[in-house]
Amino acid sequence: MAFVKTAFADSVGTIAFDREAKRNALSADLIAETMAALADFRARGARAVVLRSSANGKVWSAGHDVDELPHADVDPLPYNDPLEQLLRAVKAFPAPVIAMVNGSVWGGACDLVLSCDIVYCEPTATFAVTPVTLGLPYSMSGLLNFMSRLPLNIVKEMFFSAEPISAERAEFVGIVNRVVPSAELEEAVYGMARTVTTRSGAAIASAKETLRVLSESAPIAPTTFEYLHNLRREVYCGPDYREGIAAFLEKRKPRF
Ligand code: YXS
Repeated sequence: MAFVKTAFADSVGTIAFDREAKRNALSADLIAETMAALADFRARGARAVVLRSSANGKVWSAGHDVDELPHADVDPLPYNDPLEQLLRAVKAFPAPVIAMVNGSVWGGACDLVLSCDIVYCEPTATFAVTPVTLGLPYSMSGLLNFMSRLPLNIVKEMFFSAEPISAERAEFVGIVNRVVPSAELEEAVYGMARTVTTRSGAAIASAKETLRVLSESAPIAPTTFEYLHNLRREVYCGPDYREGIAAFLEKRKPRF
């Protein structure tokens, strides 16, 4: 594989992003390799999966690959977007997916971390949700994912400011389960993975799927869905999204 490294030992699968040149930006190719690894681990009966970066560098993942986002007038996060597919695959995987975070996490990669079941990070990790820097209307499922994990005022602070949240604050508000010193992070993560493999995989899979269904059950009327979709459409067809993408590609700050 060109963009991820994988390993499988003692019923624990490991997927390590390996696209340092683009700060592990989640491109369709990298996501396809990650999905293939998840399918392989599922076939091999993995009892836990660790999602990490291969380089213990400054950036865990820079989020959605902006070069693969539409430039204007098209929904940037449709249901079949590769990143949306990956988020659903992680949530549906029949065993715990444990995020091992070192470095900074950006945009859709934050949604990926929050789609994992357990999150460990080292003290210098940060978490930023950045659609408003691109003028991008985030997906309803993504906003619901954050809402199901964090207090609404924290979700709003993250989405409205796009400012990184420190590891210490991320633990306090509930983005991460534990902050662990860098030298101990790997042992803490794989220690949890080993513990999980000694428990009933069937009971865990049933509990995980039940929690997924219940946490995503936000019954809304079709007209309400259409209203919310139109809110997003007005943004991705508007001037801010066009300016946000152009600014990123031209490596300049956007003027909203
Ligand atoms: O110029 P080259 O070819 O070397 O490429 C540069 C960057 O363009 C590239 N790169 C990315 N390419 C595509 N998509 C990305 N998200 C992305 N991020 C970075 O990687 C090469 C090195 O980047 P550089 O020089 O900036 O590295 P750095 O170490 O100085 O800074 C690392 C970051 C992550 C702080 C910086 O690259 C950065 O701020 N990246 C953008 C983070 C971000 O805004 N991500 C959100 C993407 S959009 C998304 O996830 C959702 C759709 S949403 O918007 O809803 O959140």
